[in-house]
Amino acid sequence: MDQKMEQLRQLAAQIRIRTIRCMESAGGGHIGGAMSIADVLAVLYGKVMSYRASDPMWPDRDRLVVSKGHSGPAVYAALSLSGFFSEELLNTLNRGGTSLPSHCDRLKTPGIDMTTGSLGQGISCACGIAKALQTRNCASWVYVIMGDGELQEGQVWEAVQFAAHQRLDHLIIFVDNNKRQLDGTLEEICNPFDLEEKFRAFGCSCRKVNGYMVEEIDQAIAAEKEAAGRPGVIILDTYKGIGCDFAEKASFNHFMTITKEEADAAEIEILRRLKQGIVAKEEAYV
Ligand SMILES: Cc1ncc(C[n+]2csc(CCOP(=O)(O)OP(=O)(O)O)c2C)c(N)n1
Repeated sequence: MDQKMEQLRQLAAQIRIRTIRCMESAGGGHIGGAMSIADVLAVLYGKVMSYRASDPMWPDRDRLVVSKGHSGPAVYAALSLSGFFSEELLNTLNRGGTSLPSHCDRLKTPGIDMTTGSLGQGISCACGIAKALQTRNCASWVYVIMGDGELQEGQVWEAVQFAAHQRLDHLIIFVDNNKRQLDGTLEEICNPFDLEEKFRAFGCSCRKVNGYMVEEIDQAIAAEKEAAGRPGVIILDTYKGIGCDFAEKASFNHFMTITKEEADAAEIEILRRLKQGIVAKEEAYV
């Protein structure tokens, strides 16, 4: 593996550790869906996105809309590791007066481009941003991270159709296909069927990658950037809680309370796997 990819794997591990610590300080959090986006966040903040941490509103920056806004702590971990604010601030998660609410808020947190939390809405906002940038001939890219359960919101498909019709080819949509939503598996609750075919039918370019392999994510982004005239979609094949031992083992890991002992053990296990060159535990829920 080349040096840059090794750096990204280390960054992903640090994002996981800081996310768990941040949630530990708040007593708990939406850990399952935060773990499954750690690797894509590492690729975006560690290599792909243009931004200035000292000038978060820099007009020519790339934008990231984390439409599954309950994963805010993972984004805050990535932002702190990228220089937007200090690691100490993470310990204020969801406290009164904090600039780090549990869900993303663009008016509170430096580096957050869109307020999210009501599932389904972030993609519409991202399309609006992409359309505005396209109109201004701005070369910035807009990235969106969505949950697979979130795709059950009808508004998502209205936005995707709009994006394809408007030829928003500086828009890349990631779907965290971790197979679970709040209260069960997607297959039991509302089968999404073939996501790749579905996005292609809506006029997008689409591919699926192993969602915790940084090199695969990086290559997929580069390939989707070539899809002229169409939005790009990358389905991240993941599972909920991936990379965090105690969350992987839990039958319900959408929101969990987190003790210091659990966080300590999780950190040791993340670093052990990093040394071994693995992220996921084979026997974990898939
Ligand atoms: C419109 C709306 N309905 C319900 C919720 C409550 N809610 C928060 S997270 C979640 C599950 C989302 O599942 P998914 O998109 O797959 O996210 P992940 O499993 O990756 O956390 C639900 C139903 C919400 N935030 N917004």
